[in-house]
Amino acid sequence: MNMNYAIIGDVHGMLEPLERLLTKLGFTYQQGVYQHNAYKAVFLGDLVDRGKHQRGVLELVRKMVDAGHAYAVMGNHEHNTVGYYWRHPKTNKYLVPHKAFRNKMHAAVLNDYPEKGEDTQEIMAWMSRLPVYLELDGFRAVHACWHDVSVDALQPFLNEQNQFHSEAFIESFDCSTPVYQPLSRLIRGATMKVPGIVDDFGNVHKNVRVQWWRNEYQSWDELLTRESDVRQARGMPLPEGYLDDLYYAEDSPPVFFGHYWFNGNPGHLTSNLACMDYSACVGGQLVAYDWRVAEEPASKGLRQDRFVSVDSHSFRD
Ligand SMILES: [Mn+2]
Repeated sequence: MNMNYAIIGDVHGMLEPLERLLTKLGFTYQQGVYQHNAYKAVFLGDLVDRGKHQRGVLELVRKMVDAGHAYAVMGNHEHNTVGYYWRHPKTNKYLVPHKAFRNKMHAAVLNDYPEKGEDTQEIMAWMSRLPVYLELDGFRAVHACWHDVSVDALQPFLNEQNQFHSEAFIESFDCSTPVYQPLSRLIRGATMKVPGIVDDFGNVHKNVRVQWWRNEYQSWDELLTRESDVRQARGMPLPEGYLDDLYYAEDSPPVFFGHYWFNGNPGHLTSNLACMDYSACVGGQLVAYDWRVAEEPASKGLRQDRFVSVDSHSFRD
């Protein structure tokens, strides 16, 4: 039998919706691992932060991956979390400085994995080895953005499973290295200079997230990804160009990504692009795409009826 794939968006510590989604997809819990005889799960990164069940989610997913029932790619939250815990081997400074907003961001993980906890280093090492992207049976999986130029630029720093060589992982936190930019493009997404946008923490953003899956835009709503960014940008002249470089060709394999806090009815963006993040950790939905290998000739494009979702609004513990 062909192996099929259940491609799942940002979980962010939401254990109960994750178990409900896996059950809805036909996975069963046997010998301590969720499994399915015809499917593997593909997690699109951002397993951690925000939700209350960091350990529960990480253990569930890690067991699936280690037993061959799932793949998982690295999200910006996994990258930041490991960097928050780990120090540079030469300078002994934390790879991600412990600023107030970082302390807040990683509080849930810190609660489940104290810095000196007995299995903390092990789970951080596991997260540091997550592949940066995957190319599986006819589709691609990446946390935020597929960009061929960046994928190529990362090759010297990755092994054949697209995992970082350990020195390159350390370098990936340093913006002066050649690892930083291409990694950021893939796991943090495409950004553009739009002056004067302020985030929820009061930081002025030099670069704001853009909708890389478009090749043209007529309004700020079609260019920026966050409502608060759009609100602040209205009235400013629209910038020109830039997205051309990002355009994802229609004849390339479908790309599944997360990262972007979508709302509303889950569905694909184009015939070969789908964001699977529907804001599960703030009362949205946890969403999967049911990819059936035997039935997916690339020419037919993604299908609305293959999106499977569970609500997470009723779950607030
Ligand atoms: Mn996320």
